[in-house]
Amino acid sequence: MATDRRETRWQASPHRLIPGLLALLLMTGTAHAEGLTVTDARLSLMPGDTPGAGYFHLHNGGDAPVTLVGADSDAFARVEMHMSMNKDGMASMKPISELTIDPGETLDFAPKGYHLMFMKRQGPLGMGDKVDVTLDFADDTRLPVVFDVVSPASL
Ligand SMILES: [Cu+2]
Repeated sequence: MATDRRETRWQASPHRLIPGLLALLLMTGTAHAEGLTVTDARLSLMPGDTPGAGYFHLHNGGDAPVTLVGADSDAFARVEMHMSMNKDGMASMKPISELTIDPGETLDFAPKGYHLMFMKRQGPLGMGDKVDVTLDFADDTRLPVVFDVVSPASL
């Protein structure tokens, strides 16, 4: 099955990489895989147990559309994709189940637009911390991304 083969190749590939290249790929806030590039990955966190908001840019440099279906992180109980809206002057947000990015396109997760909502942190987190997050795609691709914890005031 094509999907299985892809998954296997994914999990096997990091072990074949030379350490220097691996370090480059794991550079904070940046991830590359299968033509996918994530940059500027930030997790905006306020004190207390309020949900955090995740922002990044996801570029599809491949030659086929890709569909983002969600994300997860061991550092939080649950991660959802949301879209912020402004209806009759009231700010609100709604869950999004999937977002498709065409070849050559960049999807922006940014304040007042799409964001990841990180619910219930599983331990203390502070500004400057790194959080491992996995972006999940419809074809079972799983893209690891390291998010920088930042203050909402920095956005
Ligand atoms: Cu939200």
